[in-house]
Amino acid sequence: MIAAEDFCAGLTDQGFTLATGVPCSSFGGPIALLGARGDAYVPAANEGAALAIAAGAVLAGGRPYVMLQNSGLGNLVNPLTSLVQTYGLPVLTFVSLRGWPDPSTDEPQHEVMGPATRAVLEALGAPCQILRADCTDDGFREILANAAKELDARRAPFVLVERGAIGKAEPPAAGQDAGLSSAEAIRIVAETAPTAALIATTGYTGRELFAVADRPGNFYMQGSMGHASAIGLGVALTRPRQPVIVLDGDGALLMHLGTLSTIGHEAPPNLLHVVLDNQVHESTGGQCTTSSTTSFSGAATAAGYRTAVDCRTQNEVRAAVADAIAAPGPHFCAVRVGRRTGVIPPRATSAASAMDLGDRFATTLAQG
Ligand SMILES: Cc1ncc(C[n+]2csc(CCOP(=O)(O)OP(=O)(O)O)c2C)c(N)n1
Repeated sequence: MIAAEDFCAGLTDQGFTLATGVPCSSFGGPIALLGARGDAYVPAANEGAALAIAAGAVLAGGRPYVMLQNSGLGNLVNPLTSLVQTYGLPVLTFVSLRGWPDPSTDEPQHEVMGPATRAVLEALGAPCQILRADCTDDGFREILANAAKELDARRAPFVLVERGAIGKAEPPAAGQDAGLSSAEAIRIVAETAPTAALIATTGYTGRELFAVADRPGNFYMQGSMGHASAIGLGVALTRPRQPVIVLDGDGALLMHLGTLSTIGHEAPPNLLHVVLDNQVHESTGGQCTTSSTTSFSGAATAAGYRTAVDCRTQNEVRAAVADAIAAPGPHFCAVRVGRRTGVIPPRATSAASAMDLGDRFATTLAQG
């Protein structure tokens, strides 16, 4: 393992200036250190945008690098093949290897991508090296030297990072407590809308929903980050008499913010979209999102949702959900929540397989 400080120092020594990406816990150490330095790390909305930010920096004479989880590799393939490779833009990318080498030791959503990551990149002609968990400082510097040769030849090299290869660092200190806990907000939503189909975004939200209000009409996402509202839209359009509530995260909503416009355009009356905004990617270690400078309710209104409200208290959440259920939507509700404390409950897939949970949800919708 190399220390997070040595990872960052190695890149600085090679002349890298700008870092960007979407967090994976594997990069929690470097992102925390870069964040502490101020503007050296740009939190991108999704992995494709991260690569495009890096491409722009290269065009402007910079030397950037990108960090992402392999679950987000698909988001990056388009700008890799049709921007970075087409224009010969030298960008260095680090990709964590969830689900590798043994997918059975990781969560089910990494089972396909873990073994496929290297093959996908090689099929696209991208040079790949592996940063192993037992790597030394010298080994890392050799990897960087090899990458530098690829960059000089105007190629975009990838370093695939085995779990445990990079050390951790102190995560950013939690800001002022926003008051309402996400588990409490989730419990109130489920209680106020007992017959709604609930779709929970990937990460801790699904785990909390499973703990506080498991029911057959819940769909727990694991992976496919950013697509909760699109799933909710598909359900709402297909089952127009079924109330549908999406429980989103701020990082996830930002990842595919364009779906707000699709929902506003399609205007399903039976959809309520709730974002639990803690201003961080908490499930990957608390790295900041950009939501502190974005009004989600303003964006939803602009996108054509019928109503959009901001909530901070239990009563405000209860009233917002009750109002949304009583009147045609689509509705939007942004709930400012604090960062989680204490033990995070287990995933739904600790109790049943992802396929069984999905089938249970589909059967419940069919019976409704
Ligand atoms: C496409 C993709 N990129 C990155 C990840 C890694 N990841 C899992 S959960 C998560 C953070 C989600 O943040 P947010 O939606 O704000 O919810 P929170 O964790 O704060 O509850 C990230 C980055 C992923 N699963 N998929």
